[in-house]
Amino acid sequence: MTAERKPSITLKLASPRGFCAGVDRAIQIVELALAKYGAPVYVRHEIVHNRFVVESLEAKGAVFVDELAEVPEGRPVVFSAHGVPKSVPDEAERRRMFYLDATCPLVSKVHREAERLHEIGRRIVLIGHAGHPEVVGTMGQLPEGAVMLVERVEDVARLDLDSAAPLAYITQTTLSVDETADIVAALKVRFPAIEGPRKEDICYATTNRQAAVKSFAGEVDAILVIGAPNSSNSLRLVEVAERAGCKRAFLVQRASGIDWAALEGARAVGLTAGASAPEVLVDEVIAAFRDRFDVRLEMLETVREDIRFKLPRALEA
Ligand code: 0CG
Ligand code: SF4
Repeated sequence: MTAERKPSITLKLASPRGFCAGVDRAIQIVELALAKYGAPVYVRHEIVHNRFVVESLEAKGAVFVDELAEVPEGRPVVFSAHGVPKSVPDEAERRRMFYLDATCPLVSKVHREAERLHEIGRRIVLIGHAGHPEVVGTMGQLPEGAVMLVERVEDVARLDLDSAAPLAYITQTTLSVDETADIVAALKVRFPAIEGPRKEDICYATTNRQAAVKSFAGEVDAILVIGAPNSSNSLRLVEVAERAGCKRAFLVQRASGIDWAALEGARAVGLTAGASAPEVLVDEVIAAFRDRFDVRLEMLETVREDIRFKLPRALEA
């Protein structure tokens, strides 16, 4: 008896992909807090935007809540990697709660910049997506009305501001690099004196993952991005793939979410993962391909990352 030959396929695996230093640190903070203070440890909002990560921490004794009011007296609470408005630590202090802040240091850097710009009298334009927790957190560093949100190029013309107003811009850390460059250019045309960072505040991990996808977008028939539907940086990877000419770019949460019919006829598929997607899910997706295809795996490394962030002092060894 001869086994039926599987069709062959090339999987191009992006590198870097998956966990960034901010996600790694945030997950470690929850794990170390569980080890040090015992279960339950409360976490305000998904620590990072990934169900698989959240469920693994729940299994170890973490309890995820939307608001501090849900945290019982005497239990530690962790703030998610996306950052929180100032009102959150303020409330925690008022209630004398013990909290650990897992806000990514690169998000905190934008918070501090927003405060500095406000202190020197600038109105602030934040480029970002309405309702995303990072945007809520960044806007919440300053009094209401101090920060105006711009989501797309068309919003720039609608800003109710004098072209001579003392202005500065800051950005969400997980935006599309190219789209943000277009928005910044539009801001500079309308407000020539606008102050800002050298380019934007998009983090190294977002930038590198987008560059890696772009490097193979023209050579593959389809691209799969492993990530959650509420993960901004993962969604941007799908858009970057599409913008780079890949007509079949899909976000998948894990192997069971792959639409195999949509990959029909593909001979080469690019694979990457958002900054909050664990590598076990990449392995799971590769295994699902191996079940159906004779897989040739190619790694495409565009840059090597070696960034690590320090833990909060309370958890240092
Ligand atoms: O990409 P966003 O900001 O939605 O967050 P996610 O948790 O997916 O990843 C990095 C962080 C924080
Ligand atoms: Fe920090 Fe960037 Fe990771 Fe967000 S995606 S946690 S800003 S390193």
